[in-house]
Amino acid sequence: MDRKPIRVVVAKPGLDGHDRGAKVVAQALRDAGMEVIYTGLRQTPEQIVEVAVQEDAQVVCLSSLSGAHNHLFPPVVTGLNAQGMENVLVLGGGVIPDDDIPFLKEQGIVEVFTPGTVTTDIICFIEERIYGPKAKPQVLRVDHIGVAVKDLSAGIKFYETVVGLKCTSIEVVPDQKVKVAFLPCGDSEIELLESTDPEGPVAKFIAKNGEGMHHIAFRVDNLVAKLEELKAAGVRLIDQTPRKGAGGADIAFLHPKGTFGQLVELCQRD
Ligand code: CMX
Repeated sequence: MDRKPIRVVVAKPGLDGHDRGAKVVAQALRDAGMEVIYTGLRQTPEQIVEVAVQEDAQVVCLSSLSGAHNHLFPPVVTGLNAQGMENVLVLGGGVIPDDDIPFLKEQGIVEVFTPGTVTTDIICFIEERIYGPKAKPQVLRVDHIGVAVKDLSAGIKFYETVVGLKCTSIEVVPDQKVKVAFLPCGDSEIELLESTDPEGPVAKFIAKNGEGMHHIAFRVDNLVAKLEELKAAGVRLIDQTPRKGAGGADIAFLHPKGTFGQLVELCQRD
């Protein structure tokens, strides 16, 4: 699609001297095709407004780790408004307690991204606000990789002690006759699957193929729309409509006959 790059100013107001997070975000936005100016450390709100005006910014991302966000972020919004730049999307990030977020939003900070946010979520948020809702549903990333095991405890032990991951949740999905364990790994997770029934699909999979990789799950932003798109493209689906998966996610499987033999899951999480 022929769209102009989004112009972004990433800024560090105040006295804190840590800008690793701001630089990571700036690079991720650049990699996503945006034009990004980074102000450098220790800027005043006035200086940030000046850069935003000079660069004709559409987005200003403010980062603060010092705890002074309630004092430093609102004057940037006020300053932009005074320059007739009310339409600039001002975002906040850094170490910001949940309790402060409603205040910042009242002051015109459109969204606040706290530690642990994945950069794709920031990119999607900005693109949706600037370009409007996507015409096409997006695949955001690999959500998880499902691995079928006979014994969940043995599987968890291997991934914890040998690989170094940590199991964060165990859950039974009665509908699919499986007990699952999730072990986060970066932006994604390993999902171990143990059958709760000798006749269940995972037990059958193991009987036929042995233990091992069972499915790959892609996170999508709109599962219903993605399924409609795939149906229209003639892709063979196992699930025509979403069903409930582990962790309350809406999921749907594609038929392995149309995916080079790999069971593919699509998954949407709130
Ligand atoms: N890899 C490759 N092929 C697979 C497969 C796998 N993991 N699982 C099933 N298939 C194949 C089957 O062999 C079958 O092929 P044929 O048509 O050639 O016989 C085809 O896919 C359809 O499988 P099925 O079992 O006959 O179809 P169902 O509609 O009854 O069930 C499925 C399909 C994928 C839902 C089920 O097999 C399954 O795996 N269920 C468990 C799903 C799961 O992992 N749930 C965990 C929670 C989900 C989550 O949140 O991640």
